[in-house]
Amino acid sequence: MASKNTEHEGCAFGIDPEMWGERMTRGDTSDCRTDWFRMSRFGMFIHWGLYSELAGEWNGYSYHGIGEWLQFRARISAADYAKIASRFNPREYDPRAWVALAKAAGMRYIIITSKHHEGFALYKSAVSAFNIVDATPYGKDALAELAAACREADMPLGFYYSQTQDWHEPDAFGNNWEDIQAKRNFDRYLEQKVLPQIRELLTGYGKVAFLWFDTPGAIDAAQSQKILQTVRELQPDCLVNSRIGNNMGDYQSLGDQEIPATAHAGMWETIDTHNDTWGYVATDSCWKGPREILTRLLRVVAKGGCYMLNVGPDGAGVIPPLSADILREVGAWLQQHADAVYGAGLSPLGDFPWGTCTSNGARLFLHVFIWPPQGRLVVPGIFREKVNARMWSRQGGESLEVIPGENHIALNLPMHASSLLIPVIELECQQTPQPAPGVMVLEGYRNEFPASRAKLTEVECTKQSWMEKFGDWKHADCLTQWKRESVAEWRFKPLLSMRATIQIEYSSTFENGDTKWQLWIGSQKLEFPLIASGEDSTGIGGWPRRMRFRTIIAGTLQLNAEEQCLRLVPLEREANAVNITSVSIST
Ligand code: FHN
Repeated sequence: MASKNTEHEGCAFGIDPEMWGERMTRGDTSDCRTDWFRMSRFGMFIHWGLYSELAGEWNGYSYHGIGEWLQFRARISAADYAKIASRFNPREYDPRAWVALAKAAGMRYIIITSKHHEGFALYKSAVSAFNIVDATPYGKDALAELAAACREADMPLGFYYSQTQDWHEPDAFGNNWEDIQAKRNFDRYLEQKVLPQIRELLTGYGKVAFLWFDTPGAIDAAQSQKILQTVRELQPDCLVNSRIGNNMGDYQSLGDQEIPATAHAGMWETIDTHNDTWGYVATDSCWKGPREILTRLLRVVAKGGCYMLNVGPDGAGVIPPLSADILREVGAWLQQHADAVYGAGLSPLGDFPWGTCTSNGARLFLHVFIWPPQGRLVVPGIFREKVNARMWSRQGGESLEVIPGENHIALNLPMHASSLLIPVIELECQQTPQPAPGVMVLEGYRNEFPASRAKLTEVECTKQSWMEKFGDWKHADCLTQWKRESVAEWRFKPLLSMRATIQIEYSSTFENGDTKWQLWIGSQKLEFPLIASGEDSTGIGGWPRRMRFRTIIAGTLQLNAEEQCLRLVPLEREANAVNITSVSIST
């Protein structure tokens, strides 16, 4: 089938200034209302609505990107879109099976779209007939059925609610392809649809664990406050995410699919897609496998966050079987390593070139994503007391020899990689270890010096976000705004003397040739060009551009096992067209 991208699609996301409520600067760190959430760490997000019936196709065209935005992308009028309801008859919807899958995947809460931007309610609403009971042949309240299944299984349930965008309603935002919202009165929409529907959700479905708002856009502080007050009055324990807007809410939802590079303060979550869409798209098979999901989950927990992974059931109500199989594999791993995730938190040592670390009380869990050369795992950090180490396998825990060293310990693992999805080593420490100064460079890996850890002079570290497909977000911390006087520096120490390859990951929009750069380590110098990386200058969705990162080899150097500094400097003014995400040293 032919695929289609639409020109107008951008300003769509142009519901700025608050796309994600990212102005929120804090989440409550310790509050008995949020403790269970922090302990849970892993939840299921469900996007389900009329868009699931369309599966990413309209009028013979296939739209690649997030499926729940199909109405917007194909410019389907609200009147035509409403007719899809007469086809929506999810006969195979089995909410018990969904809850059982969430349990099997090790997920500890569920949040489902009660009303997405399309405006259609998945439950019986007295204030809008555009709902599953009144407008579809299915005729039953899908949320009531899910709430009952969750209650039976003791699974906390929350509702996603799109409070600003509603493409069906004349008084809301987001429908910019018709003139139905030209005379919008948003306060009227708030009073006549949003607040009554939120009341319905909070009074008709038992205990609601979350109300999850989205794309606050132009909503003002008084309007966000009114919504929050309604939630607080009806269910004071219900948690609200930051996308309610205007720096409100109990915890922060980061940008879509965003995993921060470093630990993040307060209560927060990463929300992620299983493939490249939230709502079901028949042609999207870009699934993340079990290993990738666990890696992302562990990286989030290691930085103190919760991870909510989405599933997109189809129009019949079926979660794609491949997605379900992958989730079950994730769950099998989690069952074996529950303490490393549930109730676990921050790595005191940051990430390592071979993996990451989570902590639970006096125990540290090392998650080995890359098996070490010759089975010798070096853990950088200052360990002042004796440490006991065990490696977990299907047969149970096996003690490992711990060899103390300067600013590190070393563990002798078997020579060959474990067959476990992600091998875990448990360290029992009497005292929490401290991070080693600077970056310890280990042999046999790519040792990354990220932008966010550089010491900067006349250069900035900024987060860049862009879409690869429509609605499929990527994020990177980058060194930007380079000038002739700029310097970025990283301190590091190779564990052993080594011949090392130095790589630069960057993107550049400078089309008229290249920019020249120098990299210094002590008195050794490398000079190299950075050419245009082929960024797409138009981007998708009206966003300034789509970044394209490339990794080049700047050169090789002999490094001694001593503390030293890597300095990166541009030689030309045009360097301001360059974004650098990291420098890395590999052996
Ligand atoms: O526009 C929505 C999108 O469809 C999806 O629901 C995501 C999930 O976080 N939120 C918005 C974009 O950030």
